[in-house]
Amino acid sequence: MTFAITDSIIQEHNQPRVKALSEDYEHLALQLGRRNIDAEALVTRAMDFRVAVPSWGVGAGGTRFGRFGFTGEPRNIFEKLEDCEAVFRLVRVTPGISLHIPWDRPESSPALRAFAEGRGLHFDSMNSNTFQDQPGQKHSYQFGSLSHVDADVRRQAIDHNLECMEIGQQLGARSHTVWIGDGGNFPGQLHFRSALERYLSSMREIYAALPERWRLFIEHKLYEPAFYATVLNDWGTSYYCARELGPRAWSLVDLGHHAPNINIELVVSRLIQFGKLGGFHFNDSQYGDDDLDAGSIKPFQLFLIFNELVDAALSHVEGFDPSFMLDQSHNVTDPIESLAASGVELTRAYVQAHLVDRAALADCQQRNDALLALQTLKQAFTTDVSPILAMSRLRAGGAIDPIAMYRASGYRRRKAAERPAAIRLGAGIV
Ligand SMILES: [Mn+2]
Repeated sequence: MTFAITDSIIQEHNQPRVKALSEDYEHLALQLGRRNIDAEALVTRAMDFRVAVPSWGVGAGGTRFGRFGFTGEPRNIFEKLEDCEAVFRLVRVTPGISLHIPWDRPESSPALRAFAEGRGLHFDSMNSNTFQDQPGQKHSYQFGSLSHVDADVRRQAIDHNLECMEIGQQLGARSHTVWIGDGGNFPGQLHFRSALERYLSSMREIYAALPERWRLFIEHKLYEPAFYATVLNDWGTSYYCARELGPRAWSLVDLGHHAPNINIELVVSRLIQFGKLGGFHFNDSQYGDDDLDAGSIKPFQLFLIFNELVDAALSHVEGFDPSFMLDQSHNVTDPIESLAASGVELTRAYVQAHLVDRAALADCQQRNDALLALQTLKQAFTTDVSPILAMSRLRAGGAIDPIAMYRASGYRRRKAAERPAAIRLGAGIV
């Protein structure tokens, strides 16, 4: 029997903290009451929030320069799911797992599905990988995959995506996410229009094989590994492709995949308006695709993104049902702590976005009162909703203070004993 963070360990942690939390919560509820906001309704919202964690996120991340492993690191997909379960038990908003093929290809899909479901977890989105070469692979992706000039390479990349969806069906997943590293490093290397045409033609085959009720997510990225031009470079190209493919193809926004000064909340709003916002890969960045923890660098931007999402949900935009996932690279922290903290930060932005006085904001916009419009948003953003988040975790069976609870449990120390070190190589960023 392996060590797990059980309900009784969590209750033991929560018990001495309940009184102070109740006092803080009641005080906040009183303050919000004066603004005609029902704190209880926000606790319910927080309890209903969901964000999937990536199977690769619980291992040590990496950069182009290397990868630092840690003791107690999961050595296979089952141990990764154990760690995902720990994150879920702490914060209770992360039951979904996004699985990467081939990094986490299961030997037996039914066995893996049973293992996950026995821990209250389920599989969310599948992720293909045609940006690396795997041992024994016939054709190389050095010069592209779905958009490669050679039809045999495209065939191999398409078949890989079809295999991902087949595995996903056995696991009970409901969507497939495609990110390609295709692009060029030199002017003249790519014929831009032909490369995009070849990509679309490959994607049409993948779309045609999409299982019933599944959604296909298209992830764009400005640069890297191609440093001159990528085939799926921005949200406009992603939107065009999603529209060309059909109603079950959607654009996916990874917060790290834009130019530094891009207004991402505006991108989000455009995709909502055009009916193609499929989902998110949440992370944060200072320079480029840094894959830092969500909300760690630009929490106001995260809030403004959720402001657009909540506005769309509250105004019942047709077909609006975005899927949320974390996509981070943990290089200097324990991934369980980073994922738990990120789950909390996303829930925070989601709850704060519900504090926006939308009637007052609309009135400011109508009267061109720019200053008061910003203050209306800032009033929501500067409200500390931590007691609401902690109360929602407590009621859902999670930890009042997830990081303190996790550290006190000695989880990683126990795992270090259970999981003798294995040599692992390779980075883990998409
Ligand atoms: Mn991503």
